[in-house]
Amino acid sequence: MKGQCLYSVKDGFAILEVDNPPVNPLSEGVRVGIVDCLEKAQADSNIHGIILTGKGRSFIAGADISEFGKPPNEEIPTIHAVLEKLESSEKPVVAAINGSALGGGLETALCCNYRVSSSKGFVGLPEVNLGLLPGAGGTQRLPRIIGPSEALKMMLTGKHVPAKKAEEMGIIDKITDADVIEESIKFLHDKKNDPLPKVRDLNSKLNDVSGDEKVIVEARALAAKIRKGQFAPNKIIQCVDAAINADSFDEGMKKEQEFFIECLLNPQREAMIHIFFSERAASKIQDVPKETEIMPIKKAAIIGSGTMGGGIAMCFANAGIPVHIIDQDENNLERGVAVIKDNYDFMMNKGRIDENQKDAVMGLITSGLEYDEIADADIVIEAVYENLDLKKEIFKKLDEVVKKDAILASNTSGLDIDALAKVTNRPEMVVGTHFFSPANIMRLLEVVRAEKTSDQVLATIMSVGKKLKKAPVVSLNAPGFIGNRMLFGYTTQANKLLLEGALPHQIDSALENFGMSMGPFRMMDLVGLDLGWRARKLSKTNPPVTALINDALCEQDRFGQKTNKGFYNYKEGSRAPHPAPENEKLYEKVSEDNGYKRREISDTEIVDRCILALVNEGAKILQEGVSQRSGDMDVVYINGYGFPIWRGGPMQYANMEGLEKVSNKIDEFAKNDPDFWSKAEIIEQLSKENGRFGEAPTKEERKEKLSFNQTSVAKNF
Ligand code: 3H9
Repeated sequence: MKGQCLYSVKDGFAILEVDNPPVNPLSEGVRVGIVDCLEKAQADSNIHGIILTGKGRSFIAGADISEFGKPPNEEIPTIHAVLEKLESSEKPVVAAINGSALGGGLETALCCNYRVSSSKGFVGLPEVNLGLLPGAGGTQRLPRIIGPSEALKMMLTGKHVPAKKAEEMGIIDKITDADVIEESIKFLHDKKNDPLPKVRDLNSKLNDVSGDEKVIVEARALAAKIRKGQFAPNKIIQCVDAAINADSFDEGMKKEQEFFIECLLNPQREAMIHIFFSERAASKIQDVPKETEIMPIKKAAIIGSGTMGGGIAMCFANAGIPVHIIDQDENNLERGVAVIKDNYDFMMNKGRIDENQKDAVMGLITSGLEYDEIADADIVIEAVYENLDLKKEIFKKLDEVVKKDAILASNTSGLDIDALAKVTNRPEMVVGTHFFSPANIMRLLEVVRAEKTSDQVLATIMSVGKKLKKAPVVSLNAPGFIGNRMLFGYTTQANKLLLEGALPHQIDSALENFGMSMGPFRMMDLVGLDLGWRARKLSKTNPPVTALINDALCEQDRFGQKTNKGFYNYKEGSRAPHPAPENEKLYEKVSEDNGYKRREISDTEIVDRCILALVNEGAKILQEGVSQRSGDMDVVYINGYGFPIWRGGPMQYANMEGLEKVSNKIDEFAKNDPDFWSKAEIIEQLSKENGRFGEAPTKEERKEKLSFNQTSVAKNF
């Protein structure tokens, strides 16, 4: 049985310490332990009160997520049974919150009579991020303590609330910098003559809003804005509605239980929990030992003060790491630093940071023109524009100037990291760090492992990525890495659908209804249609058929948002797309000139072809070992490409659809377009075995089954 609860006695108080490292979820052993310890404390007449706390860095991180979806063990008390025992204790109980009290952890604390927290503690009901609702009384107790409106905000955003704020809100009775157990004992001494308060009995904040629809209407608007397509948010709102309007606490609890089970059985729950575990798995690298020493990163440097360089510098400063930006052009540098300052001003004006925080982060960012200034950096990230020769020059220079044990990283979205490593005398210290724009906001970080990148450098970059609050995912050094290589197939299909008769707004809306945050044509308009067009002109290459419409639009100065017209029309100063019927003649002509017979295309076909293009390429990436596991690709797509989290990423989507179905659809598409739809071997194989995508084959297995080489990947790409 996982976890336990330790029992000790101090000054006549029973100390119950949840012990289930690293974050103390309420696994079976913990539940059994808490019940046993409570009974022991109740039975001992020398015990005056009970302190419930957690061992290590967490109080209780919630229910054990890995238990969801498994059949319950009838012998073990449920969380509800444990909490009932806690709440009905005849002796006073304090939750001594030593760290994170999340989900079922906060719900546990709300069943105690009092809550005392260390100043480092934090609370939250983040179940919504797992496709769930707080199902152990959270939807009924939290509104009673802080009011339905604030409770809904906490539950719909799933945000963590630091102890100080939680005290102001009334969730926590007292915070302390001293020992939280000692302080809890003192607190109980002070309260010894008071009747025992129970959150379930507090009704005034609910009565205040009874009959007023505003709270629910506002919550619905918030859910529509930040949780599009998700099932659980509406159920959370219904639970709070029940808390306000039900005849009793118990009736509200019954509703919560019903809705919790609905969430539990909804496929979104499986998809979102898959992402929770995948994000954690992604930072583990199969052949890098767990105990690999992490290098200290105390100083960072960025080469290039453009949008990417500035955004990356902000990430380091936000994580409290001093960062020095250099640029060869003084004007660029000034402009770049001014943009950073503007970004922080914007955040301050929005109330996301205060002036002190802004000064603190700006104080960590310095800049200059000379390479000598970064000689003592622990990591240098080159973030200049995509030109291999220029990057090689920079890496040569960095290798000469920067201390020998510093990591040299390139923020490239597709260039060969081995080629950069080769121009240095420290190829083992070279790695790719592909941030996504805007780098200070987007969570994805593709970490590109070159042939000689050392284990220590990789482990360090994964750890730095987490400190920068990114979701780091490792890719081998292969063209397009993971994300852009998959994207290529997706946009190719979107362009083919346009040639075959669908219109941009139909394709976009089909994919947005599927859940993508932005359809491919809106995305192309945002990025700028002229980029590819200019590159093709410069290199004098013939455009592929899928780029013909793009290029024809550019010939008419329709570059996308920057010229207020592209696949769509835009009003000056607005990013809202309006269909552009004037383009339709052009689409028809290009189709006809290239032998495409335009036809009606269903939304289902659009979604299938675009999403399965991602899946098929993802499967090839997996079988080649470019990505370590299918969950890594899901993390890439959710954090970098706007794939809906509630579908669990493209590979999980395929797993949940069933690989046999996926395989059959690809066979069907291949009848009309065999070159594009060359099916990944792994799909064929897994579909026969009723299998699912999972781990990539190991290096040794790969050698037997596939001859992985970069040129073959490049050809496919
Ligand atoms: C719930 O409570 C439902 C109830 O309302 C109703 C019930 C009836 N369970 O994140 P880390 C593992 S739903 C199992 O790297 P950090 C995690 O997988 C729950 N395992 O650490 C990882 O394992 P590994 C609501 C869990 O310091 C290890 O712990 N609660 C759980 O960066 C370390 O995790 C939440 O949603 C869990 N609940 O962050 C909170 N939590 O080492 C979820 C973590 O093998 N947890 N693990 O990879 C978190 O947000 C973060 O883990 C936390 C620590 C902030 C606590």
